[in-house]
Amino acid sequence: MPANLTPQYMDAEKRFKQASSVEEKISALEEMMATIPKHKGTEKLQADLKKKMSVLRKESDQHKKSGVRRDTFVVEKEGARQLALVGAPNSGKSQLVRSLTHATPEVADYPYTTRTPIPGMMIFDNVRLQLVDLPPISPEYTESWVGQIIRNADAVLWIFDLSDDDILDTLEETCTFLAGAKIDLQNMKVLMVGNKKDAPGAGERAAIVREAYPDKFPITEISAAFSTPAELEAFKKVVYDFLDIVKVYTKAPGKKPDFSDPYVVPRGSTVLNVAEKVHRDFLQNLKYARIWGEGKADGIMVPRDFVISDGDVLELHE
Ligand SMILES: Nc1nc2c(ncn2[C@@H]2O[C@H](COP(=O)(O)OP(=O)(O)OP(=O)(O)O)[C@@H](O)[C@H]2O)c(=O)[nH]1
Ligand SMILES: [Mg+2]
Repeated sequence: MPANLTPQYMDAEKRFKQASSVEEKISALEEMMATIPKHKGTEKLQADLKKKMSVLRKESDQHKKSGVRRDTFVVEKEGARQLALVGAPNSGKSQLVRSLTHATPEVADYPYTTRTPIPGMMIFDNVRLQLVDLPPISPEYTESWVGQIIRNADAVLWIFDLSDDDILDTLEETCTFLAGAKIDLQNMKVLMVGNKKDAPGAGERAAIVREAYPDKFPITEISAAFSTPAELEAFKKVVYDFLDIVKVYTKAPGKKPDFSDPYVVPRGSTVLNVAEKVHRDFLQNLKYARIWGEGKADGIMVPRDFVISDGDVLELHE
């Protein structure tokens, strides 16, 4: 089959051949990977490009390690929880962040589109959850600083691609990288998210993953690109419930609560746990609280060790 290479590709190839630095070579090669027509006739060439990229990235990493330049990123936590988006190239991490937040990371049908962490705030029921879009995890190349960001996050959304025929191998590759980076998923809060639910054969692939990863982590599915607003809202609820958190509003006597700014605590927390977040002095001074919420008489008095429910309103008394 003829390869039908485009003029854009040929230009990039010329730049690649003329490039003098590793960074220039990588940049030209990225463009070649982006513009190469994707069909059977170019499969071998695509594989060659990937191999070249892998070698170059290693070389570039060596340079960075030897002190030439080393990028590191830290994403300051904001909102109630920080969730790192982990997954293989092209799985749709950036699309998901675009669909769920106001952030606008670039989305494209070639790997390594995302090169830096990109935070976006997802809001569900007044609770702010920070999603962090990350570059991909892949045996080809993974940014060295990605592991640190994952380790530091409160939870992981592990995105996988339901249009990927090698779905189990790809998941395994991600596991291998994480293990190598000393990230023990068993000790983290992880939600596995099968993306591209709209793709042909997605249902069967989802079933395969559920069988291969039984009970390890909760698994959910979504179409990041083609969901309706109601479907995206339902997905946000799945994420919220997975985090095992509850929100509670506080109010001063005689005043209305501020519903825009809840306190967020682990499920099972008590009145006192919330009070100490409001002010440390409450640890000593809190006598009781009045509470409003589902299944409770309005404003009923409760003791310090009363377990709060999602959406309760508390009035704290010293
Ligand atoms: N059919 C379908 N395609 C999707 C969906 N979500 C993302 N895509 C496509 O998948 C490709 C990759 O999406 P990205 O969001 O850039 O993927 P990524 O995981 O951020 O990729 P990297 O930044 O390389 O790690 C793009 O062509 C998207 O349009 C989806 O729900 N359904
Ligand atoms: Mg991306």
